[in-house]
Amino acid sequence: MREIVIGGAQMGPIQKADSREAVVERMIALLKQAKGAGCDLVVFPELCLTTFFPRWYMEDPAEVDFWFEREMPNGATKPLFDAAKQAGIAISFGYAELTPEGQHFNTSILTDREGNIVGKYRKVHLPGHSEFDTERAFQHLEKRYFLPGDLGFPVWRNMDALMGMCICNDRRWPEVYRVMGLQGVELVMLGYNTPSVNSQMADEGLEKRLYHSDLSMTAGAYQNSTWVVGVAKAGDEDGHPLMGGSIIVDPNGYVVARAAGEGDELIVHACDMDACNFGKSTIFDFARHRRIEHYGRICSQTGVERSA
Ligand code: CDV
Repeated sequence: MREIVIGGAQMGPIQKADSREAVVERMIALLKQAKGAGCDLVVFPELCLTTFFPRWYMEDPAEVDFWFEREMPNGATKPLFDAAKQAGIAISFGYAELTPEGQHFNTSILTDREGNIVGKYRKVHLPGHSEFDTERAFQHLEKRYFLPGDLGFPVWRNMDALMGMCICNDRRWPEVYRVMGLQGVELVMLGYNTPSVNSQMADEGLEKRLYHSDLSMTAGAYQNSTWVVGVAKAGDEDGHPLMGGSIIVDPNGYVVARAAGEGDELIVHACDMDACNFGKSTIFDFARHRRIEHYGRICSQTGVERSA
């Protein structure tokens, strides 16, 4: 048995006016709770140091760059790294990354239990649009503020398990889990900021949006025989509601822990990495069953091509 006690640290809303330091204090409080619950690893949400700023249209590059981190750890986040190291808890969290070359990414990192960064992922599937869209109820400008990730979907050995990350919209794409599945992934960690309403379909209810989130993660877990931990930033950010629904999914696709509310909330489960072995060696033994001679379109085509 290779058990890792995992905490999903859902975070409630972060308002535009909230400082990084105040947010990090909340993260440390969740980390302390996780220590009390015996956690070995804690997963925090996407872009969890600030409000979900891609909902705001900005033209001034300096105004945009305010939301980005130039290094990690930095002054604001060092106390989080120190607290994690002191607790002996590995962490994963998302932030907006500005590289020394001036590139902007939607990024997440993974540490070991000593607070060393052992993995970095940059979001590949950026939803939304790049110009102000008058047709939408609110903006979602990820394509304006970020470049598509350039690191692929790596998997790292950490705490005697194979771990990978993706971010928010990535969770809806089966290719994401499969590319990690082909590297033997046993734990996929992801954070999300998902609006409770669809900016392009006002009558799509919260229930359907939560269902699609669950569906994506449970299918990814089952079809690759891996644990999946999906963690929300939730609640009302300056009048813009984000859904909760953080879950831990086992390698059979069952939800084994679920957040109840839309505030700061820890969900915990003792995850046995060896539970991945059966599925990986039977129905999803890729080496025996995959038929790559029929999958060419997956990598050669983006849009749909219909027969005449
Ligand atoms: N932050 C996100 O990537 N949010 C998207 C919304 C826009 C649909 C998501 O897939 O949850």
